[in-house]
Amino acid sequence: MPRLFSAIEIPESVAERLILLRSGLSGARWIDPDNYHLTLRFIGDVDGATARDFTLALSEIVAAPFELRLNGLGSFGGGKPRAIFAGIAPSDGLDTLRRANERAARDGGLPPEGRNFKPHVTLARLRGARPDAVAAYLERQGGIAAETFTVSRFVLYSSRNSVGGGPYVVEAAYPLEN
Ligand code: 3AM
Repeated sequence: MPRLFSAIEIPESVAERLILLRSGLSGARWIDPDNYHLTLRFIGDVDGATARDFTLALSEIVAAPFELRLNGLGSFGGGKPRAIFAGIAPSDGLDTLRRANERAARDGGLPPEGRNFKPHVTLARLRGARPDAVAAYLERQGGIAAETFTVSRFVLYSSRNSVGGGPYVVEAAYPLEN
């Protein structure tokens, strides 16, 4: 069964900025820049019929291109930090696209996403990183000098069956048009 999620790709110019952040934290497994992405909707391991219905619903999404900007660094997991991410500045275009992806998932027969949507680009997964070391890393790196980028398509990615993680493969791409 394919393990699927929909996402926005990160342009190379932005990835080049993020690459500079890949050091100085013990316990971090830095994500390969080729695998940077912004997840819109995690689907997981589904059967072929569900995958087909979701894909069809994605292809019917009509949305305009929009701008995005990275906005600071953070960590998930609180006292047991499990990931470092670059945040994304609030964006109406992103909200619209995320809602459309949620509807597509429902059309594919999937249960509603229970988690709050926190748009981000994961930079590292952490194992055994100390919370104070994570705080010091975030403080040291400060903000990200990143330019705005235009989102003109989103994609359906697959990852290794059941296991997840990269490398991710673009299974389909969906253009955004005015
Ligand atoms: O966008 P990132 O890389 O932070 O953590 C997984 C990854 O997020 C997330 O989906 C993305 C692509 O694998 N993910 C994994 N399991 C999940 C789940 N059960 C999940 N998201 C929501 N629910």
